[in-house]
Amino acid sequence: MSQATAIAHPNIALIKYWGKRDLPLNLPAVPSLSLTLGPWCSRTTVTWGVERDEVHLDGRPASDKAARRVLAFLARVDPDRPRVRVHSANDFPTAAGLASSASGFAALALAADRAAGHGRSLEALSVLARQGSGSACRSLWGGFVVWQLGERADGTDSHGLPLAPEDHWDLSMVVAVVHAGPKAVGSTEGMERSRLTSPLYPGWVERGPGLVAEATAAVERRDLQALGELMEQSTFEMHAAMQTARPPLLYWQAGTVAALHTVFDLRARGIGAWATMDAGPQVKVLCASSDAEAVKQALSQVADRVEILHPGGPARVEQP
Ligand code: 2P0
Repeated sequence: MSQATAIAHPNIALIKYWGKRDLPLNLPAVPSLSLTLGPWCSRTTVTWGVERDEVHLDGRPASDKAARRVLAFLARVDPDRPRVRVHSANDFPTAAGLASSASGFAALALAADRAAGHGRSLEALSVLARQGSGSACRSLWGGFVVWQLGERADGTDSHGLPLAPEDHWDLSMVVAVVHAGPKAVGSTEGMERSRLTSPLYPGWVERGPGLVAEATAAVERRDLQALGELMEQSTFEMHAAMQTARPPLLYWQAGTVAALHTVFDLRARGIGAWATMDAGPQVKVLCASSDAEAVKQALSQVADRVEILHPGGPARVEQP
């Protein structure tokens, strides 16, 4: 038996990934730029060479579908794999709208690789993690990360690259949970529907590289207003492509719109706060850490629960 435990943080895209150019390999149609967020994390232990395959998520046996997805992923890590036991747990609520699949597959890739003694590079692990869940390829690094498009047909050059570490900039991401409940349409299905039916999708794809280039420069010079405006632009362009799909993908709820107006009102009062939403109703707000409490207080008027998160560090192996 050989065993390793790894930890990875979730990440949120400031410039979004939405759409695939290759479905089986999970290759993106656009590049994206993310911020890894702590203190929340996934902790995953992989043990190779047990009697039978077992997958446990958050202390319970995984559903058949989830277990199949994890085992198919592990067959990519090691095609001749022995039987394996996986225990993975998140210390954050999945309803908060931060994809647990990102931190989960990043931690799984690192733990599985180290338990098997392969010692792959972070880039190689990112290529693997991408095939578990696209956004997972960004959770191998802390701070700001760019997922580059890549050019190769086999996807070996489509992975995360670190842009700036977690201590580069003292920012906060304030998460407003405005609506509990399961996601209406999963990301993979939603992306394909947008690609196949939205008249705005070609424009969305065309503009992606420029948004990432501008946001990269804003991160490098620590220009919060420029980064915040680019983040909101990317969010609204993505949601425009979602909402103009047939049938429409409307991930927003009434609380989403209320939280957006709260953010606009904060800005009118001179507080630098900008909003983003993913494939769900929750609103996440980027601001300077010195403004995070004021932002939290304002959002508490319209949200059931509000959490302040900070830039998180890279995925790492936990020593036994
Ligand atoms: C992102 N999202 O960039 C975008 C923005 C949601 C909206 O990546 O199909 O779980 O497994 O590659 O990574 C969420 O989707 O999707 C996501 P798959 P993933 O964060």
